Amino acid sequence: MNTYCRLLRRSSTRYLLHRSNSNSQHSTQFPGFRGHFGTSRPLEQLLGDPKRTLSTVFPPLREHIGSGLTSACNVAGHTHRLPCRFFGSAPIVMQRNPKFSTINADDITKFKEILGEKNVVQDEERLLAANTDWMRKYKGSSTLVLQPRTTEEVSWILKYCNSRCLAVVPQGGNTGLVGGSVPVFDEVIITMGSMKNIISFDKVSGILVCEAGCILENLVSFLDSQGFVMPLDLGAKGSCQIGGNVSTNAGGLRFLRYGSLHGNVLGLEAVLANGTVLDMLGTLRKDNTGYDLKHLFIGSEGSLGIISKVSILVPPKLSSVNLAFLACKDYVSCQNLLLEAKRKLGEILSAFEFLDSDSMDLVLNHLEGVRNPLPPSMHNFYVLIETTGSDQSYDKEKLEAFLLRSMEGGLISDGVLAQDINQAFSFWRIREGVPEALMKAGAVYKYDLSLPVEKMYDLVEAMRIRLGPAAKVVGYGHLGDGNLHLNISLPEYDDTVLGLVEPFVYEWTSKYRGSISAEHGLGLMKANKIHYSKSPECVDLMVSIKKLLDPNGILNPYKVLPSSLTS
Ligand code: FAD
Ligand code: 2HG
Ligand code: ZN
Repeated sequence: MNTYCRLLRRSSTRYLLHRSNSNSQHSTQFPGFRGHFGTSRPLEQLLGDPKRTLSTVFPPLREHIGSGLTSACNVAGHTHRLPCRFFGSAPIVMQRNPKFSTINADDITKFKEILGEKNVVQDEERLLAANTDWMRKYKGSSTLVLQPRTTEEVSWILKYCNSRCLAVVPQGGNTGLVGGSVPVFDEVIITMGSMKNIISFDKVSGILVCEAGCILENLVSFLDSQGFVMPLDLGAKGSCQIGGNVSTNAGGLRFLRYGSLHGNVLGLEAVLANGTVLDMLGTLRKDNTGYDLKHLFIGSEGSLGIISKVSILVPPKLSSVNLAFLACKDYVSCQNLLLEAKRKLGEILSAFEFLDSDSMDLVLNHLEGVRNPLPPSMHNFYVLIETTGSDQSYDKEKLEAFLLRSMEGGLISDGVLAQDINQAFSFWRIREGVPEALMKAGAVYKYDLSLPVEKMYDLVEAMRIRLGPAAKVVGYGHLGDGNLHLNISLPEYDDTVLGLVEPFVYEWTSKYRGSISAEHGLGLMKANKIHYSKSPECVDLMVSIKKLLDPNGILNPYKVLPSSLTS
């Protein structure tokens, strides 16, 4: 049977992917988006549009703070209420490191004197928010939040805390997913949100210099007005800060195109535990004078210093963005589609994301106003392919030709191209909404893994068999980067299930030389799991670096590295 594919222009506002059988006049039609079409707008407006991640994608933190999961932990005679399911195969009760001092009235007086009364926060509501993470899974018991406004204030705070052996947690937008951004015990929280100035932007070189507390979405809007984009984009951009992004070496949806922050961040200013300010705020593309120290701070999750300023290379905003929402019958087709997309779309490919049908179900069941743009027949996988280029007709033609060939070859079973910014937003909403839908569904165990692409989904299937109907196991993520988000959703946390998940998931990942932390970091959740992805020699060197830069261990204790090696 001679089946061919073509794009059929149905109206001035929409294209349909259309498969016809040349032997007959009948055709199998692949319907387009059936929802409401707003006024057709050029798709190029998509790029950098703040609507793409509105607060609907990432609701205000306050909504998420409720009664955190807590277990009692006795610390120096005091009972601290602690989250009990932060890591491991069973709840582990942490011990507060007794070498750390506790805050006293003199400290408060001193902080108020230097920072001003309103930057020394002790009110309960704000403390609760700063003590609780986005997932409501980790909850500290800090009694103090400090809000520095300048690098000098950060330096002063750290110098003082170091001299008093007061432990601290640097906090950005508090959107981290591994329990790194909130205290474990009573660590002082240093929030960076008041340091939100854009310092300079050089249009010719495309270099933005700003303070660490700038919210990612604000930088996106600023750059948009200048005709540029941020080289990173993530679902949490309405709240996360560039300092937090750099500290976690965040990946996100544009990684495939623009690569890691290790490549895009040109310079940093960071403050060490003893208050020393390291000026590494270069704006040079090339600089090989000695060791490139900034890389130590990129991805070190606040354990080596506080990032106070960032200089970042930003690409120009290109005029043509296209987005396709596609269905694939199986994972092998997704893989082959990726391979073909890299070959055929080449330089214009800017995102390749996937979600399985269970992820789609969660989104449809838990997020208001979200609809599957494809007809409700059962598709096992969904893929979003975005292209970004400078020639709308050429890029679109290229993408359409690629999609037609892929349909003809059976790699795609259905699909639709966004015709305007609203449609593009609604497609992205599905993919970006998965973490939020999981939150709404109940308890969730999250694993963020790098694996060889051909092995990636085997783990999801192995986990389903292992857990049976006790849990919903979903797989989604950045297929183009070999990054799987394996999430296990349950009505409530269950230690028996957790015992089946861990250490299995880490051992499986390690067996394939994968990474147990592709993009979210180790935080508290995986500090003791680092050996699954790093050799003992590498871990030892990391411990030595930590001890060199932070001899008292005041910066984000209990996180990133095993406490047994650092305290
Ligand atoms: P926080 O959560 O406040 O902190 C994260 C870590 O960095 C902590 O260890 C903290 O101590 C440290 N830190 C924060 N600021 C500083 C600073 N100035 N100096 C030193 N240390 C600091 N992550 C991805 O990589 N890719 C994604 O696609 C992605 N999508 C997400 C979607 C949703 C809905 C959510 C909730 C999270 C997502 N994340 C993603 C995780 C998270 O948003 C990122 O890790 C983000 O970079 C954290 O930034 P933040 O400002 O919120 O940092
Ligand atoms: C994403 O890609 C984020 O959506 C979050 O990295 C992943 O919640 C997760 O597991
Ligand atoms: Zn991700």
